[in-house]
Amino acid sequence: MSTTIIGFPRIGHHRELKFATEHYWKHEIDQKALLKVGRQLRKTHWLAQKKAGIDLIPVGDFSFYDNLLDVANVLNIVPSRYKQLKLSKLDEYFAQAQGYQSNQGNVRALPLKKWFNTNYHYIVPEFSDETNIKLVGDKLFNEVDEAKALGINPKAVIIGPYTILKLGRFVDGKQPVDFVKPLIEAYSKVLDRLNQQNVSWLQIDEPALSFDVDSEDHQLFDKLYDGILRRKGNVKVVLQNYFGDIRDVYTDVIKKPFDGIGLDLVEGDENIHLIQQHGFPSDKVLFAGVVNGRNVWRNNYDQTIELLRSLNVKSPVVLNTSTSLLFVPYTAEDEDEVAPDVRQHLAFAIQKLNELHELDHVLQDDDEGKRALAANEKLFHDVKHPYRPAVHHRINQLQPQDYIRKPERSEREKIQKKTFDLPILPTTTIGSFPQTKDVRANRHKFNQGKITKEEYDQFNRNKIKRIIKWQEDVGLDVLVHGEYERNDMVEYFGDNLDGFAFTKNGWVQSYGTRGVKPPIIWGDVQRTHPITVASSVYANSLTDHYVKGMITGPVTIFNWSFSREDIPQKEVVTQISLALRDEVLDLEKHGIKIIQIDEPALREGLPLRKSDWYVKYLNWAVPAFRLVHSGVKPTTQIHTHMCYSRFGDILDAIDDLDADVISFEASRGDFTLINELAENHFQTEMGPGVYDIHSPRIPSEEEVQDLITKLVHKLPVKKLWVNPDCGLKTRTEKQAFESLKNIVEATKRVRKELSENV
Ligand code: THG
Ligand code: ZN
Repeated sequence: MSTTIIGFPRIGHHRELKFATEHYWKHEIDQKALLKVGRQLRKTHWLAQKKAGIDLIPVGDFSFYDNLLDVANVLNIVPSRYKQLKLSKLDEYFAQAQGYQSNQGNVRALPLKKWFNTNYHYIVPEFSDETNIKLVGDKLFNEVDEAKALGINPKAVIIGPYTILKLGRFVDGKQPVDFVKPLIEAYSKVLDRLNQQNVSWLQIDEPALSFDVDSEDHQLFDKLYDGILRRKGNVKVVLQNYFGDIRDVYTDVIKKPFDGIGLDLVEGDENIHLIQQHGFPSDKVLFAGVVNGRNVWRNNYDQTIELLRSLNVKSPVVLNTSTSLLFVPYTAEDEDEVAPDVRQHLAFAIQKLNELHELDHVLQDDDEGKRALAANEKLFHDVKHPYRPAVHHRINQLQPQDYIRKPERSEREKIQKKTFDLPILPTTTIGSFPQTKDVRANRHKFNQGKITKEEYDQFNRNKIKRIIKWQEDVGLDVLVHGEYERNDMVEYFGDNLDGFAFTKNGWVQSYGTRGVKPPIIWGDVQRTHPITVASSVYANSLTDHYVKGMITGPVTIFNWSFSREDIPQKEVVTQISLALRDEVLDLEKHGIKIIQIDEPALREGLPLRKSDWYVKYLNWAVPAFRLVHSGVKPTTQIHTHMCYSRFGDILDAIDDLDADVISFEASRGDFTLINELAENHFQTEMGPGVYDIHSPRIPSEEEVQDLITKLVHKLPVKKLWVNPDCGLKTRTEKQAFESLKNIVEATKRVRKELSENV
């Protein structure tokens, strides 16, 4: 038997790629220096895999920003507005990811969206009349040469054409079928090149097969692969799926001339049934995804062996991860501050490599395997999660009415319009203001024990005072305290609740150079002290404006943590909801009239198949949110926020959260969401973002005015709010301040126009 992985995290053990790339963007290092860091990281990561005994090592999974953007660039799917900037290839690539603004030109970034049901984001390729697909890039081939020079046995990796088409955005009336021919040609050329390089395996990633595949999609898939596989030559091709199962195409796929099929046997339990029911062809290799690429827990070897036996497959098997390891941190070895009983259960990327190697030996039943199995059995025999009886008692007492806020929203809307008396198109922000160097330095000093808690808090209070004043001066209507005390919106709550463990260096890439350090849920979750009350109350005391209280919602805290797997998801989330409910009621008790409960991750947790949406997810996710806020008075206004997802298909569920106001992304893409909101008669008051905060670009007053005017024409003005599309944490103050000024001024102009027209 042999071993492989689907992909490896590329940010580096100490986030070297992030720092180098950001230095490059600030012109502190040149292109050569950045490319060198990339080369060194690839080498380190390949050699780590080789050292762990991985047989087939993925090459091509490295990226300076995003893999899908890489493929789009290699295939010339680059809109001409970026080419016209006449930049170097690398800068043209970053311009698509980030937008570009200089006297050479001014172009928005391509949209950023959630990658399937993960917290990773990809750049959306754009297909239009001008798209001329052909193989123009050498990235993959250069990396193959690089790996071979280091004595690595490369498995070339590329995202497949079906997934590219399913995730792309089509304009000018174009459709996926219009691009089948050139895609076949381009992928065939890729195979030609890999043949010349004597590469043994090509892994083509098709995670989009985990979505529902209808008959039109199925035809698209057939056409693409019937074409591509004709030219595979001596290169063996493995069709690699993950994030679910391939139930809609399985019986077809096993008949096509793929040499291997890679299946996720963790998230895709249906794959197990498919293999048992239809068999697995003896002339193909099964790449069995048994080591979970999305959790941080040790693999249970007994269960894995049992699973593999139950497949009853006669063909060769390669032990694989269930997904790329992009979704887990680099190594658990650093985490010496995690309690030993939790720590011994952790497996990050490096440890998962070793698990594959050990499993291989366990299956061979050799001495090394026997030792590994015995140690693994002992580990799982002793597992104990902290149990808090009070938490379970409270959950058992919950009644249906605990999930219902009274009176109904339309009544509350009237009451709140009267009590708040805000202008039309009220302006606000999502919550965080830029985390400038001094804010981070202050936190760092506190964490290192160099300043007292009081000094730390006083610094943040000064920051709050300054930002409240700034917001008043610029003329925003509903203010925020700026969230200076928070490192990350999830990690911060994890730190303050019982039941969570957190890591020192457990970074996972979220988008581009940005990463998160997801907390780990290990025990029952419980709130022991107010978390956000002091900073919200302080901010509120400084101004006559309304200041929003800010908390992260239960579904997001759950989705952006690594959760225990011994109890159902629904139970973990209910525990979080109850903790947050206490926080919300505390904020209300202390005079906070508007409370925002962010749920940016609500959509991302949605199962990929429609039939699972309600039964497996929304039926507990929506009540979890309602449980947090159902206890507040009618005069307390509940806001929520969501970003970077397609919402059109779950607008009913979003309305059903029963919030009073929602803000979300809308500024990068087209007007699809706005049209969907209008057509669905969306009930919640809404603030579609008018400023794309994930780009350094500053929108002009005219541009924002134009956008607001369009919104006013499409949506009921009484329900509209004006805000950026996300928190401002990642921007510089200059960018955030100038943009917000433009937003406020643009809103004033639109208000004036509206008042003149009545
Ligand atoms: N928190 C978490 N997940 C998220 C977001 C978040 N996912 C989606 C959305 N927001 C966009 N993602 C990010 C992720 C990271 C950052 C900003 C937006 C960020 N990270 C800092 C970095 O990489 O430099 C590190 C954090 C810090 O040191 O403050 O800014 O908000 N969980
Ligand atoms: Zn957001």
